[in-house]
Amino acid sequence: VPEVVSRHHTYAVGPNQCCSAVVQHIDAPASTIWSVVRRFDTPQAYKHFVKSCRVIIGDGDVGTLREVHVISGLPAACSTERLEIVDDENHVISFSVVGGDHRLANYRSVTTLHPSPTGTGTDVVESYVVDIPPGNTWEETCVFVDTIVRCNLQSLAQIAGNLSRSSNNQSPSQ
Ligand code: A8S
Repeated sequence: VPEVVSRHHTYAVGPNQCCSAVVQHIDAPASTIWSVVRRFDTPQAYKHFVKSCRVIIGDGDVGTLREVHVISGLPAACSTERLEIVDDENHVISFSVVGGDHRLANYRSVTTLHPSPTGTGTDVVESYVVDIPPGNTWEETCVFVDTIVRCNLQSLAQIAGNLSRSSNNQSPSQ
């Protein structure tokens, strides 16, 4: 893992915060996965908890703000999120939660793509840091957020895998 990338997964974690990471192997080239994750305006393309999203300000560069509404049944309604890093060359994207109606104060995540050491596909690493909500433990917070992130990455794996297989099928055969 290049230093420029691993550095993004290193956090200064405060005493009342927790930090974790989820890794997902995806059977698709990084470029295909990147085409899905870099679309800050349409997180619902792979995040199933997102009901709708609208961009408040910006056009996809750092500083773009989006307002995400989530499906019912979660201890949350909406979240305002700021694009912090979008690095097309190194496949790094990061956003922070700057407002909304939910319990994940000061959430920040970083997602990076790496060619898999196995030789095929891509490993996606998504790490985050977040405040531990009042009344919750470190472990409860990690379990809750890890579950959401894992769901998102599994869905990303499915969508990017399908995209990659369908484009392979359209290539002229030899
Ligand atoms: C993401 C990651 C997370 C999103 C969380 C953790 C969230 O959208 C949901 C439930 C909440 O309680 C908080 O990459 C919040 O989106 C699904 C509304 C922020």
